[in-house]
Amino acid sequence: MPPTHATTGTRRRSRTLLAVTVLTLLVLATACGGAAEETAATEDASPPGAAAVSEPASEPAAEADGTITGVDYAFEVGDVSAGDTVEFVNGSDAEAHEMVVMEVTDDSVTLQDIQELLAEDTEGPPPEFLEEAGFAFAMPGETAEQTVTFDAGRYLLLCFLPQNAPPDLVAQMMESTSSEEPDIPSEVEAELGPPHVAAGMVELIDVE
Ligand SMILES: [Cu+2]
Repeated sequence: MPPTHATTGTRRRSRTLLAVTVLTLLVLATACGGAAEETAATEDASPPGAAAVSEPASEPAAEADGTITGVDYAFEVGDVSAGDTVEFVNGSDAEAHEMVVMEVTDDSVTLQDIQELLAEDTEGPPPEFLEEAGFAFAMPGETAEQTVTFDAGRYLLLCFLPQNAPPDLVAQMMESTSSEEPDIPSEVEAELGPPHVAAGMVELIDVE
């Protein structure tokens, strides 16, 4: 296959945005529910004595086995092995970042396939070979409250947040329930750029 996806992506940017927005809302709707459960589970799992002594409440991910860092605009992935609990750190000083984790259940699917898919005009649910596997969100310079535990497999990391989105607004969107349409002021909406995924925040990792 010729490596033409980058050119295609640029030419079709405006239409791509629409498709990605639809996918974003779908993913966010499911991911937010999962994130809430995950946070609750993490809190329940913490031994009350051990956590209280040396770890401030603001650093819940101190027990993580690995780190994935979101920067403008890429994921920097450290060593991640099967069974690891991974923290998500936002290394940007300006943009909020999310890490949507989806397991790629079809071994023949490549990162280029995914990028081409993201550039298509299709609407609807994510393809069957993607399974929701985790979610984390962090404000600029912060570590996400959520952690993601990886089993062996191939995982897609994605950030669908729009460029230039005020972090406070993004945080509000994250907190709103999935049935609510986020209310974005028109002057803010006019400034929004392409989603981070279109700028490079898409990564396929192999966890063994
Ligand atoms: Cu991002």
